[in-house]
Amino acid sequence: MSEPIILNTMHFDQPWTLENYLKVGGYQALRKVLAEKLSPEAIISEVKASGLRGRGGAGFPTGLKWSFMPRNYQGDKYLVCNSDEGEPGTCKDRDILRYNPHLLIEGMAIAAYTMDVKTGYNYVHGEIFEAYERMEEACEEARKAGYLGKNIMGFDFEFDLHNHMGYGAYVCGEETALLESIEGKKGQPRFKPPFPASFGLYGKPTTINNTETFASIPYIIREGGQKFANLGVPNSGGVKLFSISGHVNKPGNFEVPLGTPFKKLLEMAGGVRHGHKLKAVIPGGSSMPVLPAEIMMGLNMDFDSIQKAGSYLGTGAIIVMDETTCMVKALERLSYFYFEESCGQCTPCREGTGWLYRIIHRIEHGQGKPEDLDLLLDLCGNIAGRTICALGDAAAWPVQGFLKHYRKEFEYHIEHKRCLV
Ligand code: L3W
Ligand code: SF4
Repeated sequence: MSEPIILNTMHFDQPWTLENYLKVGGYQALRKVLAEKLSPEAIISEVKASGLRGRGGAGFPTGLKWSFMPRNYQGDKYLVCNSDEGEPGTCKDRDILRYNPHLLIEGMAIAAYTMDVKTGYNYVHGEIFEAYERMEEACEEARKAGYLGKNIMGFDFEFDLHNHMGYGAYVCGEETALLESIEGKKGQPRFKPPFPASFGLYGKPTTINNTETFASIPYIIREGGQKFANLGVPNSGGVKLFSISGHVNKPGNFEVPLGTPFKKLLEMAGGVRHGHKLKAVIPGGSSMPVLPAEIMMGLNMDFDSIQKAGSYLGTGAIIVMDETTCMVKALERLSYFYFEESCGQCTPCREGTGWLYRIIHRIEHGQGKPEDLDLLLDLCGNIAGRTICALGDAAAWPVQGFLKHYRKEFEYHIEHKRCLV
């Protein structure tokens, strides 16, 4: 396994300090950019060469996104980091914030230089207080040491970063809801287009990337985009943090090259608990369709492999379920989450998520009807792709995935009013 790139300070007692960050080459990439006066085009082409794709769920190419920011724009532009990690199973960004905050600051400063931005915001999920405080301390440390503020490292470059504590709503992880929330409004998604690159924070051009995406930038600039790309596989460049949770012996975050076999990651997480058999896996955060063990054990963890198998890599949150898992109960829990977190703005999501939850709840509680399964699929078809933001899809995909692979378990539940397992 290669040396860590994202969690590269973890061998220190206090991995989050500036002193320790400097020992692992911290702020060298920013110095290179400023000292060599790298052009925005050169940086963007390096990021494109790295194959870096957004780590927040959608996998959008980062270099391409950066190229959307208007040049020679007269007025403010903003940079925003989406640290509003709330997707069930996902717990990677908080470890970057807690343990390597300067890596994020450096990545954002390079992005700010590239897109000619002076002000950045880091929107931190409302339930991860320690991460917010660590970021605040790190920003203060960076300001004092001349890595944030005016004349950064003595060069003619200015950038400051403000941490913004969210209030714990899942939907504020959707980029436009997040912008509304920073603006002090109710966190509800906006209709897209326009995309944030043209109409973002306060209506100004804005680039939003996920925490891990920014955290990948210093390595790419220091070592070269191609070197990062070569760590992964075609179309999935670099390394990725995978959060492994559920029925494993050692749940946690694991940094590995994209394309690493799932089998290997399962081993790293200590294998399935109590020697049980693996039953199913959600490979990319709870929104993504579940895949049965037989499929997962032959899969590599990269964007294309997971998509070909019928799911998505998403945030890289791997939820492991062993043979004792009741799939009806598991889906009931997931559906409740999306029902609870819908912002209520569009009818298919507001009404549909409640409907999905209530039907699955009644199946789980022995009151299901044989026609319920087709009704669920019909509902999913009327939610996915018909809403303002992806939360509608996120509510429908798990239902479709569970019914595709485990329909028999649902039928058994309806007929016998109890679990098959
Ligand atoms: C300019 C265009 N910009 C796309 C930008 C867009 C956004 C990015 C991806 O994420 C996903 C969802 C789930 N001109 C553009 C453009 N962009 N076309 O590219 O956009 P998009 O629309 O593909 O996705 P999205 O709505 O930003 C939602 C996954 O995230 N998900 C994960 C949630 C994860 C958490 C967490 O805890 N980290 O909440 C949940 O649904 O796959 O596809 O920046 O502006 N023509
Ligand atoms: Fe709100 Fe759901 Fe519509 Fe998204 S899909 S805007 S969460 S109601």
